[in-house]
Amino acid sequence: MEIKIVKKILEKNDAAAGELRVLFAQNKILSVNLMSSPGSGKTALLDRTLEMLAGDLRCAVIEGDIATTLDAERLARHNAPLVQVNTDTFGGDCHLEANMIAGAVEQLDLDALDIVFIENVGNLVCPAEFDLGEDMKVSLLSATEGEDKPLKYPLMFRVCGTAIITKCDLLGVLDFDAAEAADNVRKVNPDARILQTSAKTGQGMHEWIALLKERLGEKQ
Ligand SMILES: Nc1nc2c(ncn2[C@@H]2O[C@H](COP(=O)(O)OP(=O)(O)OP(=O)(O)O)[C@@H](O)[C@H]2O)c(=O)[nH]1
Ligand SMILES: [Mg+2]
Repeated sequence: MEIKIVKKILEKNDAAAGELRVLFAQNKILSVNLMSSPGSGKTALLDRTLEMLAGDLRCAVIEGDIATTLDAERLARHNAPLVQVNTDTFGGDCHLEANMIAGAVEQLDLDALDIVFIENVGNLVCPAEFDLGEDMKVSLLSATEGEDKPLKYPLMFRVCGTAIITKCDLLGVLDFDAAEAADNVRKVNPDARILQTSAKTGQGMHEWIALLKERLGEKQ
């Protein structure tokens, strides 16, 4: 019985995600779903990204959190359209679902956008299971979390075509081996594109921006 219920939820989500995928394609919008543990640097990466794309590409952010608008407030200085989704109003879900994104997208002028970023709820497990109709699923793994996380939470790293090792400015002071972490990502997803960034120093950010532009180009 329980399995049937879960299947029904996922089927309903997949249908809504399919509609979103069509909507994003019709509007030639690149949609990017950022997923990771709490605190691994999604908002910091977005902050730098919006700064670097300002005046170049038109971006919007859908901010997912259980409660608060704190992340949206951090990004407000960029003047990019921001839509907050608090899953508290949906029962406090630990992840975003496609119907929540559909509601958020209604608040956006899609004609006036090139990229829609989605910051998922901080969680390395549940968000991986829900298709949001996005073009890019991106997982972040911060240097403070340990190299083993791709092996311990494999679904997240399997579904994400791109993995970003964040907070690389801290590599010198941590016993974190970035090469081993990258190997562990490849063990669960041999085709993953792996980047190393620091939102603090800007390391690796040009490669990330180039990847976004490459993927946006494929949608035109
Ligand atoms: N040194 C360093 N700190 C970073 C970096 N990126 C993020 N941080 C810090 O890590 C903490 C968490 O970063 P956030 O961007 O809020 O992480 P998040 O993934 O958005 O967190 P949630 O939204 O709560 O899941 C903050 O104190 C950031 O300043 C980085 O590249 N280097
Ligand atoms: Mg955040």
